[in-house]
Amino acid sequence: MSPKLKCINCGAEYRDDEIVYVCRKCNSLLDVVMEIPKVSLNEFKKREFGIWRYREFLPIEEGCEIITLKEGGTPLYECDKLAKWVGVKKLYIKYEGMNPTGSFKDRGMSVGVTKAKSLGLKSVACASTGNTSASLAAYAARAGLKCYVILPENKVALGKLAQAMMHGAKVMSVKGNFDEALRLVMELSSKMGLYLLNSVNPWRLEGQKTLAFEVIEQLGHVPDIVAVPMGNCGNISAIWKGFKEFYKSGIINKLPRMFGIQAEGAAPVVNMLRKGLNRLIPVSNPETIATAIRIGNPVNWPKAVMALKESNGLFETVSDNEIIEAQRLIASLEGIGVEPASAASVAGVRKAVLNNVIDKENEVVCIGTGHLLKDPEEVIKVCGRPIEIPSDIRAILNIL
Ligand code: AN7
Repeated sequence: MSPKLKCINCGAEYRDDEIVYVCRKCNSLLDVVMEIPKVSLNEFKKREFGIWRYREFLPIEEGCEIITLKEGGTPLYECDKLAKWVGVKKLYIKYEGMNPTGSFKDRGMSVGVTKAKSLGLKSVACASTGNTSASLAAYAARAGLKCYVILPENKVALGKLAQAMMHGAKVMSVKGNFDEALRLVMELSSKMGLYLLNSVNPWRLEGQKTLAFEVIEQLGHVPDIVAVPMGNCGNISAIWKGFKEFYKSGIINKLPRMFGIQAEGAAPVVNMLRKGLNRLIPVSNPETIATAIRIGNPVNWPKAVMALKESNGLFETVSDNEIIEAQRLIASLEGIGVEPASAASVAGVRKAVLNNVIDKENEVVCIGTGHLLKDPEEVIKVCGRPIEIPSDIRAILNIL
């Protein structure tokens, strides 16, 4: 059976060679549906560590040219000192900063750009808070495709902008936030025939499922909780789908609880769940130091809410100060450099322990979604500048 797309609301189905992002009948999100393969972990272990190790779980037909920069296969670090600070028995960081362009987006883009190429498309596009554009630009370059990017003006971290530009994307910035950039790029894509690779594209999310597979392999068992920062909410949905597929295939026999964390100033999903609403009310002026997750109208909210409900999950918001404190401690206690959005996951777990929402006996995996170097300006802002010294050893000793 070839993989196909299925509407998560009305169940309408679409072939895998149709270019469709949301249901033509009811405008809801689509999901990739495929037969769950029966492969053992031992079989995977014989192959190179990276997303294509899980080939049978990725809905790409045999014979397609695979576009890869050797994404995935990132380290899972045990963090004992950080665990003490957070207040749980065991804490791990899955360090997605080690991907080719420094974020988890590379997992999705490898599959998404492979799909674009197999459909015979010549151009790809995205809106982005930064990492999506850095990643898409690199994979488009690798594949020989044209890449168009729309960014919110002055709100993209410098490292990410540098990447998108250097990898040769046509980079545009709009006076407005990510949500407006996404609306524009969706229209632009349909008018110009560009292949849209934001996380509304269900094929891209298939690549990000591999985060779950790798955690299972590296830990050797299922953790109690997996904490993920939520922006457009694609990643938490993809990771949950990954765990469910390993469960259905018999590789694991229980499931973790998903924990979604948003920044206080950009928390439409958490607000909705707290109020018990069944519909998202967008935040019109999202604001947070974690620019990666500065999103007020996340496209994938229905999938994220499903993941949280199905997994008996947890949700929390964190302030900018809590994010910065966590970022600093992840870096200084454990040597792991993450960007602010990533630190939100650790800050959220600590808050949940303090509020007695999470039991101290839990084993938690936090997804460290992006690299510290992505946002050097933020680091300088919160850490300050180096101490200025004269070129004189006695003067230096005096200062120290
Ligand atoms: C470091 O690049 O949305 O909830 O346009 O870069 O799947 O959106 C980035 C998102 C977390 C949130 N951490 O993931 C973009 C973009 C980092 C990120 C998220 C992002 P989603």
